[in-house]
Amino acid sequence: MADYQNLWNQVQVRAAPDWGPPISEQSWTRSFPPKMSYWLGKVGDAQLGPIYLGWTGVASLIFGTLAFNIIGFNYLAQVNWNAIEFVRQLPWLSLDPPAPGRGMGIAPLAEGGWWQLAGFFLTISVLLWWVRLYRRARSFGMGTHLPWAFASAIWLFLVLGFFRPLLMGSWGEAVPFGIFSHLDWTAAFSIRYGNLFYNPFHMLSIAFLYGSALLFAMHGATILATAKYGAEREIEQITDRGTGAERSALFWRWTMGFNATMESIHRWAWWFAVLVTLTGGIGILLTGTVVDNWYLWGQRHGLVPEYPRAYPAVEPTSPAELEAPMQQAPPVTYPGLVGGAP
Ligand code: 07D
Ligand code: 07D
Repeated sequence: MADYQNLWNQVQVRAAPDWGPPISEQSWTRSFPPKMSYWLGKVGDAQLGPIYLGWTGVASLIFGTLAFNIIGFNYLAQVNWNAIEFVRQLPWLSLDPPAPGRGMGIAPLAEGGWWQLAGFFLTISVLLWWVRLYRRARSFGMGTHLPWAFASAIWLFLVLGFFRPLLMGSWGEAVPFGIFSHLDWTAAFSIRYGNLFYNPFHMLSIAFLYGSALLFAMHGATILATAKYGAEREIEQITDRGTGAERSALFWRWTMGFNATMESIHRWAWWFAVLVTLTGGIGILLTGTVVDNWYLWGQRHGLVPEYPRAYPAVEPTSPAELEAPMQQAPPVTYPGLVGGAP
């Protein structure tokens, strides 16, 4: 009896690997002859390969490898070419952009030039990969949703490493290439510009990030829960009653009053994901260019709550105070308490 098989007990077909439809004479050839893998079959399709690299794919990999090697060899130089120290210290190693005072010029290699070169190659690599996605999507007669979603991520990437440094007039503003150093950059950025939490575009970006996780979980769970009715074969299910598709729609309508459709859920997912980096990039671009301190901006726009002055804090709350010389905080008076502080 042919029971429905789900992901975890899927029957793995073993036949001659599928090369896909023929491609035109002018096209690049598909490389890496396909193989079957039992363990890949556990988490997806058992067939590995072929891959269509194309010249944009090859060029992207070449530039990506160049960037990766420049970063790697700089790390190696920093640990005196010691392979063990390289591995041990990897998360702390960093290739930094030119120093803040240097402006937008080309720096000597050891003073940020390697960073510029790696960044240039990485950017070319990422852009070529975008072209590759776009061309593959078109050649399959697909929509171009995927490259446009990737473009949104590239937008944030370019804002962080190129557009914002350009507007600020200094490469020193850009993100270093390093695992922990890029986290330090992120924290320092937030502090320097008065707490990124008060940047409304950071708020939007977070809402879409969390929303993406929620939507992804809801959608994944819904489809898995109705997979036993074949709901993952979405399109065939739309017109019939009692299908997995109808059950999943009714589930949401009856639990929260509204249900997405088999198509619209994917539009929700696409927009939520795309808006994370789209709004994020706007937020970063505004920081230091239009708004210098998000906390003060928040105060001016009624975003920052009035905290009671419980402790003698010397927190700068206005531009004047920021510039004023540090002085002894005034004594705190506690209303309702006789004799001052307890
Ligand atoms: C799971 C898809 C696979 C991708 C992976 C990442 C590299 C880097 C190169 C050491 C979800 C591959 C990593 C190629 C190796 C060198 C030179 C995607 C998946 C597995 N970050 N970030 C990470 C990048 C920024 C932030 C991890 C890149 C901004 C915070 C990884 C960029 C800010 C945290 C990483 C970038 C920021 C991380 C895991 C580019 C604000 C973490 C990423 C090109 C947005 C987390 C130690 C992941 C961590 C983390 C890569 C930019 C903040 C190393 C390539 C400047 C707060 N970031 N990041 O799984 O563990 O993504 O850090 O813009 O906590 Mg980051
Ligand atoms: C980085 C897009 C570019 C990546 C590309 C990939 C390769 C590798 C290799 C596959 C990730 C290229 C890939 C080259 C290929 C292989 C092997 C996407 C990227 C093109 N924040 N924060 C965000 C939260 C705080 C700060 C976004 C939360 C603090 C800064 C996100 C919190 C401070 C920036 C977000 C929190 C701070 C951000 C990132 C909580 C630090 C940004 C979205 C709960 C003390 C970025 C507007 C994303 C941004 C950003 C979340 C706190 C700083 C929503 C949940 C207050 C400087 N933060 N954050 O998708 O856009 O990134 O801000 O505390 O720049 Mg934040």
